Amino acid sequence: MNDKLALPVGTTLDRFIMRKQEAFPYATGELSQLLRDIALAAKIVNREINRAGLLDVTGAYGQQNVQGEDQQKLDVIANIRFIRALRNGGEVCTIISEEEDDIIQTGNHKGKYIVAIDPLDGSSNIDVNVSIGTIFSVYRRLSEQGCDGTEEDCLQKGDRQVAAGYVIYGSSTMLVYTTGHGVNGFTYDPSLGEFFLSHPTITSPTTGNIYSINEGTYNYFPEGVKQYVNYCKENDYSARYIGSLVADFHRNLLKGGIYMYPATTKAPKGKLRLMYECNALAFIVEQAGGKATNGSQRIMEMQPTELHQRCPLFIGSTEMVDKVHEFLKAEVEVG
Ligand code: P6P
Repeated sequence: MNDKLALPVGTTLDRFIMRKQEAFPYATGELSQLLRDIALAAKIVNREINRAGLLDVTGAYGQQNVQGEDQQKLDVIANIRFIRALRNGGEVCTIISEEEDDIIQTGNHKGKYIVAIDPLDGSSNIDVNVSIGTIFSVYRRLSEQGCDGTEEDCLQKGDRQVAAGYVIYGSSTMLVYTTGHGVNGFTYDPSLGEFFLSHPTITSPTTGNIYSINEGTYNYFPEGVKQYVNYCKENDYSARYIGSLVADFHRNLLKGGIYMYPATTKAPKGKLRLMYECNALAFIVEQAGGKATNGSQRIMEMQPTELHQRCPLFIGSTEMVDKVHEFLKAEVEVG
């Protein structure tokens, strides 16, 4: 028979996870199950995003989160969906969420893992149909099993992540994750309800000509950042800023580029959150050959002190991050 009549559908996320687990004889399957739980929630959130305009779930929820940001209805829905999936999956004892002031205890006292999550990043873009995303980090608990997780369990450096990933709800929905052995991307086929391996072993170009930063706040940038932005313009780089971190990060990861959200006089610690935005993307970009710093230190070396702490972020192609550091360093030396 002509084998083109029945082309293989490809490798599902489930099969990929199982194959990767088999490569680790001591793996007991909990992390695999956790990743499946995240994928399930992503499928549900994807469905609700795609129907948002029809379900009257666009727009503001009418409350603010701990960040003082107006929660969108889909922020709240996504938060519920991911927390419920992780609670019901049983592998996670404690969750940090952008949408929750305090840590969330799932009641899974035997759960070995902690998850830090931004359930729906960029949600101000929902109503105008711009890509948005979910960002997550996974840590192994430090405390003994058998009780709730502790704040110490939650405030671990990014270097201690056992997995990290993001979902981008865009022209297609993708799940991209790493467990420390490379980065792989899966594209969702809603007709089958499955994620299929579409971007195996993602490696990011060592350089690029795309820079992503909100130049509307140029006047508030540190001098070194201003100098670097001017350098980009002088070298005919392309400015690409969607206002949705996951979308800007994903494009730069695949094509090469740098995303910057510096500390400014208006936002002295930057805007993005260390625990459930910066650490996860830093793990991914480093696994793909890129870099992520706060302007002076590797993101994943930063010792967290607060659940929702913010930090400046310079992330993307290695040579571009190194270049902006040259300008930042010159600023410090000039003083
Ligand atoms: P600004 C969305 O609120 C977000 O956290 C990121 O997704 C995005 O890159 C950034 O903030 C946009 O912030 O200040 O440029 O509007």
